[in-house]
Amino acid sequence: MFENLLNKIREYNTIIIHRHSRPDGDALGSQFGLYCALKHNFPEKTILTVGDINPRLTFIGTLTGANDEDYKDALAIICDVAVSTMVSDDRYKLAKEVYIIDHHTNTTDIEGAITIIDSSRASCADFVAHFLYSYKLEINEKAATALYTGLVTDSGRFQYPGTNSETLLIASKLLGSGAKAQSIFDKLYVETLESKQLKATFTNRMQLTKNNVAYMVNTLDDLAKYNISFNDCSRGMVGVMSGIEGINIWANFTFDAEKGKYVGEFRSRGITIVDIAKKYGGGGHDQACGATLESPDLINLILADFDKRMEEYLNGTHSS
Ligand SMILES: [Mn+2]
Repeated sequence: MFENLLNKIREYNTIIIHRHSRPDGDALGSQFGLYCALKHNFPEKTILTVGDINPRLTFIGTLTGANDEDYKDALAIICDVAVSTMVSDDRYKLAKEVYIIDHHTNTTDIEGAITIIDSSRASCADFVAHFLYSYKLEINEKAATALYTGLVTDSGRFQYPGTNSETLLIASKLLGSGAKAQSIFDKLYVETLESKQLKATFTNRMQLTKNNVAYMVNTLDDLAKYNISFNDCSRGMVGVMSGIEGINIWANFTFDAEKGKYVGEFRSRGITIVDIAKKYGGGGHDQACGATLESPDLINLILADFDKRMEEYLNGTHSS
């Protein structure tokens, strides 16, 4: 499925790599991994990276940026996202051709884009690495480290259900290519005392529905009160509700001042919930997904749907 992409990479002199906005380790890992590898294998080409920044993950790499002019006769490759509204920097529309490499279950709404999607992949980064290894493109240490970061973060350190033998096979190859695993773990998982204590505070804010769906609703006032950014609260705090016996679905609703809307981050253990995220205009993975809510009233409707799903799970009438 990648052969055509390789031909396009060979054909174009300028390649601009995009990924989703508010990037996580996999968005940045796949973007920078592909960037470093293409630069290494095709030194004569202009390879560029664009998008917004995640201040916590700057160690993965520095964006080159791109001018509008660069898009003329360029190939745009979008990593880790297929939905137009979630792509960071919409100038991919100026590119001559657009390829999408993704591992989410969403189909694309980007007209004319060629999609290479495999939702069985634990990360977009391992999909990119698979592509590079399949065509014997060399993965240097920088590329390997960026890609490995994507694998580690999207698989939850190789523990989420999407982790499979292929994930570990690619991880093994990346270590062989020089990925600096220990330094990645130190950068990702050593935190300040303040951050640890804030997580404890948020753990205590958690509420439960009748059938033990855990949730938090974080208003703008809450963000100010705890002096926490939207991103650190939305993505950063959903995890405090994970790994708790009897709680198989958890949801974090945080007000996003930029959008003027609540964003829900949804997670589960052993239960598919992405259909509920999609019902409310969102998407993602079976057991890790999210949605931007058109109205705050939807919070209760979503919680009711999750609660019903939890009830079915407890009754044994839901199987996944
Ligand atoms: Mn991903």
